[in-house]
Amino acid sequence: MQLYYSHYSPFSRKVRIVIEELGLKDQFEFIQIHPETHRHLSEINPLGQVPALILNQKEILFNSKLICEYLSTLKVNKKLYPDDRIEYFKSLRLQALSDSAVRYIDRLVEEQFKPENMQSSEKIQQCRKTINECLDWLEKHFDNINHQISIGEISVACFLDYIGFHFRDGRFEWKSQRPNLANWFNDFKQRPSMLSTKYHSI
Ligand SMILES: N[C@@H](CCC(=O)N[C@@H](CS)C(=O)NCC(=O)O)C(=O)O
Repeated sequence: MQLYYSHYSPFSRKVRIVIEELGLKDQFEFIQIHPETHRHLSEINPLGQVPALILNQKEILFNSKLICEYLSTLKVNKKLYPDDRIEYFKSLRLQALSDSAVRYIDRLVEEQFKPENMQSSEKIQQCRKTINECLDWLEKHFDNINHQISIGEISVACFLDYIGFHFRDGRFEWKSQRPNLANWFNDFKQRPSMLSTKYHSI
């Protein structure tokens, strides 16, 4: 199987962590690309996005949620999706929140990248507010985060680390007011699957 991914994509990272956690790494060829400039990506994924997974000559999967769930069917002795129906949806809820929160980080970065006179302070405030509200929700509902790893915890970690990737040197401080989340993340980010998939720009 071939995985098209990018080092700075949180959606790609989720898939790469799942592959490692499931012990499936040997079955993949990893193809690092820049989705914005890769000429043939749209032939693989009509949305022109990573991650995209080529299963064989014919079948292609795109969308990280779909890919992760597909990957979990390849390994029966390790579960990243809870069997219990309520726990299953709680885990997917963490994924839904985190996947959407990273979009607000992208929007914020995009806005702040503009020349100062073209930035919208309203948009910046709105993005910051939404990201902070997502963080508050996670702290408030910290009991949703389990010690046993699932797609929910993986997604949350990809979100939290994305803040650090884009806002270095504490330019988006979130930990001091959310001690449970911060402590959990400090441990989680030491997992080998997190260390070997660190975000970086190329
Ligand atoms: N919902 C998709 C989102 C994928 C996505 O937005 N990928 C970004 C990188 S983080 C991308 O490829 N962007 C390039 C583009 O949209 O042109 C998923 O979960 O896989």
